[in-house]
Amino acid sequence: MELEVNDNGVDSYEEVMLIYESALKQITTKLDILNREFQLVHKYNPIEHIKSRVKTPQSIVKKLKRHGYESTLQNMVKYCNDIAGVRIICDYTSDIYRIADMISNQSDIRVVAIKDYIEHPKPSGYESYHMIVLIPVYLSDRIVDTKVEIQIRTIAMDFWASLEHKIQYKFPGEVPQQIQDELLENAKMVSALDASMLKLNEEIREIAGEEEEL
Ligand code: 0O2
Repeated sequence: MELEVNDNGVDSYEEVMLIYESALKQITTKLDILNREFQLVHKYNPIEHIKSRVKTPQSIVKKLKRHGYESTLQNMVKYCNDIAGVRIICDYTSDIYRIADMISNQSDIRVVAIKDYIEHPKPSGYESYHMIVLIPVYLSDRIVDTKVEIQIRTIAMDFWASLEHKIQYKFPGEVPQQIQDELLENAKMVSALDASMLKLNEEIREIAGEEEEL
């Protein structure tokens, strides 16, 4: 069953957060196993590193307010998809889709939404691959399918997104147009850099006689 508040579900903030934290542990362990297996078989790590966090109460309230919802436990579970969030950073764009496939192929994970901001970057220039998945959390008396947001991006995309996020916080209202334009230009450079590094890696693999398709 999916996470529900009351009516046979949970009834406290602490219990909800325990479930989200457990979901994060489950998914990060899975990713670690997949990465190590991939390294063993293909002598190559698709995952550079992983960050995970549960959303702070302040951020949850801010997000609910932004979407026009009251700050209740029910609304937070229903409308906030990223209370449990994992960010996977990799070297190349091709790794992103490889990792997304590995996640989708896990029999106990259900992918409920995908947003491909690499194929379709945001107007800001933001690029990343987002998945919302349901992962089972095993409690003493029931199994709770819990939502986790997974963001997969390259090191270069992550560099841009982190700085752009900080810039947004420097301006209480809108970021000035000139800064937005420069950020968009930089995002295009990030995209070109990723494409160029991927091409270079393919050339190196060919010279080294390594298999093309993993
Ligand atoms: P924060 O402060 O990072 O947590 P949803 O999550 O689906 O209800 P939304 O906004 O439609 O709402 O989802 P989307 O577009 O998948 O964005 C989710 C998260 O992606 C955001 O969470 C950001 O972390 C990141 N993101 C999206 N767009 C941008 C962008 O233009 N720049 C940067 N730097 N990050 C972005 P939050 O909760 O909005 O913010």
